[in-house]
Amino acid sequence: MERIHSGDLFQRHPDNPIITGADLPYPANTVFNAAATKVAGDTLLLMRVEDRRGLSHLTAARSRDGISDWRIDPAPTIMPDPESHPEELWGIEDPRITYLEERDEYAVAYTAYSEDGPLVSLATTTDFRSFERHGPIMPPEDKDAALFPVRFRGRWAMIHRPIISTVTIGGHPAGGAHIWISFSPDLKHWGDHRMLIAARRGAWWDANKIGLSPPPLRTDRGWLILYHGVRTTASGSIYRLGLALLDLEDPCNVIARSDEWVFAPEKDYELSGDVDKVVFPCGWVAEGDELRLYYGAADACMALATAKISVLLDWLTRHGIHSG
Ligand code: BMA
Repeated sequence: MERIHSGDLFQRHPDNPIITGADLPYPANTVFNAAATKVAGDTLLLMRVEDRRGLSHLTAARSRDGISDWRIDPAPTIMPDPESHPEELWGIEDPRITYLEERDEYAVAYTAYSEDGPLVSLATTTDFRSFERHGPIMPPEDKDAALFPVRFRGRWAMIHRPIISTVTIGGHPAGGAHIWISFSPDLKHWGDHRMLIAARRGAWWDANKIGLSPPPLRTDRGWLILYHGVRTTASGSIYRLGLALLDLEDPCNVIARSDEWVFAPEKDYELSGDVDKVVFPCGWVAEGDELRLYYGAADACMALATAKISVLLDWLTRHGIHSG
């Protein structure tokens, strides 16, 4: 088997960045952290757009090839609605889209920025033109949420990232910003909460905070997870990406987790922007073995990287830390 280095798993598209604020049909500050899916033959990005007040809304962009000729909605596709949804007072951010096979509709989990901190809200749609808002499904502080496309033993499952204040119990630090999984019979009432993947500690690249990036991707070897890890340094945070694999039947079972990061800020558009040294994907689209990863770069633009799913899985099998 060919030896592949963790830094060669994803290839950046030569036309990066693929969408910037200048491409929007209306004035805004930046566009970044888009969700991605396929709708009616198009690749659809539901982009986070930050306006010139600093508040974010979501705007859809459609493309036939998922790379170029983006058709961007002429006005915001979903605006925060603080009158009916006070939790959206300071904007809506970082969506993740999951097509729910059984309901034949798309679920959009997004961050609502409330006065009490960010929380997880849910909306559903069939066409990304009209949406049904279901309101908050996790209280603050919680973000980086995405649903699985299918039920497990009758229950929906969602990955998310609550922040739990750090305390010391028996001399050991507890709490922090880890990845959790929760279950629901109806997409409204969530419970059976468990920590799924913990942030590492000390010098690790994913030592300070971690969170799910795109929604879990079903493969024949398990649910492929891409997550961001934050390392806090003297010159600010660095957002990098790692892989994990969950058992297909029981997603609480983490089969493997990468030790090294697999993608990190390197290019100018990733190193410098509104927030430097950030790569932040919220969506990917798989076609056969080809994966297109859409990521926000430096909180300032949208970029694209590609990978082969089989290569990611082979690498993870070889280099992952196995726990299942
Ligand atoms: C995270 C999220 C992302 C953002 C990142 C870097 O906490 O808020 O939306 O891209 O910080 O600023």
